[in-house]
Amino acid sequence: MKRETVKPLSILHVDLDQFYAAVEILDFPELRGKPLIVGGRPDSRGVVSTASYEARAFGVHSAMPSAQAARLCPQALWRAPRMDRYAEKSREVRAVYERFTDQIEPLSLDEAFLDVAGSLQLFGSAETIGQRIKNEILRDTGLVASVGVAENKFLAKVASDLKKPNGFVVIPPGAENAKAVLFPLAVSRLWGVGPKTCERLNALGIFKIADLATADSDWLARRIGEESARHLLLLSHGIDARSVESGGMAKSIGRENTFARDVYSLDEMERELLAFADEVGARLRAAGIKCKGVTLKVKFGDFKRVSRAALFDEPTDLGETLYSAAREMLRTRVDFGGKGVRLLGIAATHLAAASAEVPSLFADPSSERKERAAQTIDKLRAKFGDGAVTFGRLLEGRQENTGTPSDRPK
Ligand code: TTP
Ligand code: MG
Repeated sequence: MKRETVKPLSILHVDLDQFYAAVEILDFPELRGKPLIVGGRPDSRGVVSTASYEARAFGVHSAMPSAQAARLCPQALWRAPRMDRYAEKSREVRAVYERFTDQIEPLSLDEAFLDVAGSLQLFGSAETIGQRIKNEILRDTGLVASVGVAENKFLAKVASDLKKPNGFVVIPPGAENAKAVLFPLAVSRLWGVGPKTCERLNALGIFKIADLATADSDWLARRIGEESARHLLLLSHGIDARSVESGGMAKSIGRENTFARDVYSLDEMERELLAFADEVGARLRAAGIKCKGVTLKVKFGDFKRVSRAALFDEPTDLGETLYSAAREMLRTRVDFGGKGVRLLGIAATHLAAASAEVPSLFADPSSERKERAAQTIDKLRAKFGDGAVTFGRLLEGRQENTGTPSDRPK
């Protein structure tokens, strides 16, 4: 495989450690060093958003049903998510990035790609910049970030994960360096290899990235399809041509998840959507953006996919509004045909800066009320921080969003 001539490294991937839990610990220092779970309480049939590293030692992880987490770690302390506080911290972290580059592509509240090619002359190497960013995030926000520095996005993301928590990993340029890092890793580390593809590859005797990289490309294409084979072979050699998309305002802000097994329960799907909507809403607010549309994406067990879109009368940044629209589409505009669902996602679309919005004479007064309610809840959460008020539970009470616990590993 051909690779471009060696350029200085310029891509960084930053991912905060145990993000929601870290913010809780920052605000409530008595939680430090304890097994801490942030998520819906076990009695409310919620899911785990994240767990502190101390709780992870008991096997607790993101997206696990809270009831299961409580069984695994009965001594855990619990906190309800405070999305707006996380959005606020996310903005503080972004302010650090902005000192070094304007080429920033956020992937979630706690994760971003940065391209520092244009900053090397001013600040020094990508490694130096990465180290400074890590230090300044800690100094200015109190949060610990894991940072990966590499020649492309895929490698930088792998790098940031290699020595988590508190990691700092540089993959020097060149095919040999990429191979040395990638080859021993499991194929599940490759983008696009979810639980099902992983199973398929394992069944073909492919477990490590090295197994994939050295597989015959025609043989692989016959087994998993030409496009997948090409994509995975390139990645397995550490080749990724995608650039950091800072491109002004993103076209959409979304969240999706591939399930470990096909999901048939509508309740379970709706609970996933609620968590996604809550997160996407917080990301919109963090960025000072509102959206006029939402899309729902569903991929079935047979890999067929559908997407549905809806538009709002008024721009919104509320998770609740995104959730209602997505749920409606899921209920009325998706023909499951008895099939299970493999992937579910939502995205906020038709984005515009919140401040550019012209107040409408016909603005829905109830949305203003909801906005105020959201702000009040944020304030209560910030003040009392006892998890007494959760957005999810408010919705559950009103919309009977009850479901059976899901079982979705990360
Ligand atoms: P992650 O970066 O995946 O997890 P993390 O920051 O908690 O831990 P790590 O140290 O491994 O990076 O996700 C960031 C936040 O997103 C996380 O704190 C909570 C939220 N989240 C969910 O709400 N549900 C999920 O399923 C996942 C994976 C994350
Ligand atoms: Mg993280």
